[in-house]
Amino acid sequence: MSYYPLNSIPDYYGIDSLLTEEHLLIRQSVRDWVESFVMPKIDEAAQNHTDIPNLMKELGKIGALGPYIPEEYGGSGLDQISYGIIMQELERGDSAVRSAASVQSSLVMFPINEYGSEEQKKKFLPQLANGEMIGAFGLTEPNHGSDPSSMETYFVDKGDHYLLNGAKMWITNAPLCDIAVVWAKNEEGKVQGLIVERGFEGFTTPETHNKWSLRASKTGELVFDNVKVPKENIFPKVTGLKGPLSCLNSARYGISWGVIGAAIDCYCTAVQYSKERTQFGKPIAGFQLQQKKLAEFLTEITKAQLLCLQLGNLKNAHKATPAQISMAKRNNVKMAIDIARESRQILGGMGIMGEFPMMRHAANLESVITYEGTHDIHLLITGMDITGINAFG
Ligand code: TGC
Ligand code: FAD
Repeated sequence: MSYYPLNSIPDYYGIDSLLTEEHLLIRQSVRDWVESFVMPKIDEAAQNHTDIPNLMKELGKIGALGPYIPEEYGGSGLDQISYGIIMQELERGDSAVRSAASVQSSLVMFPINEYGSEEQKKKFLPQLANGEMIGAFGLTEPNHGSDPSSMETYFVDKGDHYLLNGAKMWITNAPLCDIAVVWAKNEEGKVQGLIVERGFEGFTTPETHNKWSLRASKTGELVFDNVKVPKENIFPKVTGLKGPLSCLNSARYGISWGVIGAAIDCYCTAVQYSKERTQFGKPIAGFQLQQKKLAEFLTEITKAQLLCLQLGNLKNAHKATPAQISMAKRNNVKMAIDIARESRQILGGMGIMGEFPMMRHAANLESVITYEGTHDIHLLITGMDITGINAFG
């Protein structure tokens, strides 16, 4: 259960009036599920560095996997704002829960739907949508994170199959995955996507231990040692880095919404606590310094909500540019991590405890500010959009 009443979740600018009845219903049902399924378990899972049992199947049951994938392939056929709202509600619970849903939806189902063959769509999408199958996305490598174009993982054509070699690192859900969408170079050095299935000989997924962040999410490697990949498992409809980067557009968009949920959880907890906690004979909410913090949190959350809503409108109209998405991801993650850190201080010593969400969100957001493009990489994307000059290399 959340520490604050759910009706204290802010809508300071009446943004709800811009949403449809369907959006509000979706939000309520995911919010209820987070209260009953995630909140009672999340602190223990994070403290013990274990995943939440049956998470993916439960996410499938509430329609949180591939919400915008067409219904004929098991998705819900919803719009982009619905997708964003779902991500926001999940991340109010924990970034690990949003991560599970966004990898499955944006990084695994999205490329299969966009770039896969009809057979691949029929074989994988319905099981990914109901959570019976868990997917992972392999782009980052031990030697290449921000610069995926230098990737070393490669495959060669062996006539009746491809032979895949290399390794991916920092992969969400690698230890749990049934399939991995893997980006690798062909013999011409061009990037292509392949679906690697659990059980293929030479494919292993060692877990990454000892994380201080996203502790309720499994992270690991994808290792390919002469893995035979059937020819029907390559994506027929995309070649080049734009394949994986287009998936990132969808996931980064979801993160922009998601982190608002983490910020809301911290803000609402801080408001509630500051009204209850008395020092010097009055509630700490009555001190100007604490009010400054709360006022700034609400201002930043409201700005982030408006940014996302308009980005969602642009996405629905197929007009959102990658640079616009970068701006929202960068701004909103920084907004959320700042609120998590500052709101922890409002709780004093209690702020470091697992009964309250701030430390967990703050630690999670250290990953979120790094993955899907670091804070600095997104700034450079905006810089290039403004100037036309590439400052990466
Ligand atoms: P560059 O030369 O700019 O572009 C190469 C080709 O890609 C196209 N492109 C895009 N297409 C679609 N969407 C985008 N966002 C695109 N950005 C670029 C571009 O038009 C070009 O196409 P073409 O046809 O001309 O070949 O590429 P670059 O090598 O200079 O790199 C650009 C850079 C640095 C921005 C990019 O590589 C980047 O975004 N780096 C960050 C890497 C990253 O974000 N990795 C994320 C890994 S996945 C992950 O973190 C999952 S966490 C999941 C969770 O748990 O939630
Ligand atoms: P580097 O690229 O080595 O960057 C290190 C620092 O250098 C950063 O601060 C960066 O901003 C800076 N830097 C790099 N290049 C430049 C430049 N040109 N100019 C200025 N500064 C620069 N990846 C996947 O493929 N799939 C996943 O499912 C996935 N899940 C993840 C889960 C977690 C918990 C984490 C932590 C990461 C995950 N990642 C995943 C990887 C993530 O996308 C990378 O960590 C991220 O892209 C950064 O790469 P890197 O860690 O190699 O850092």
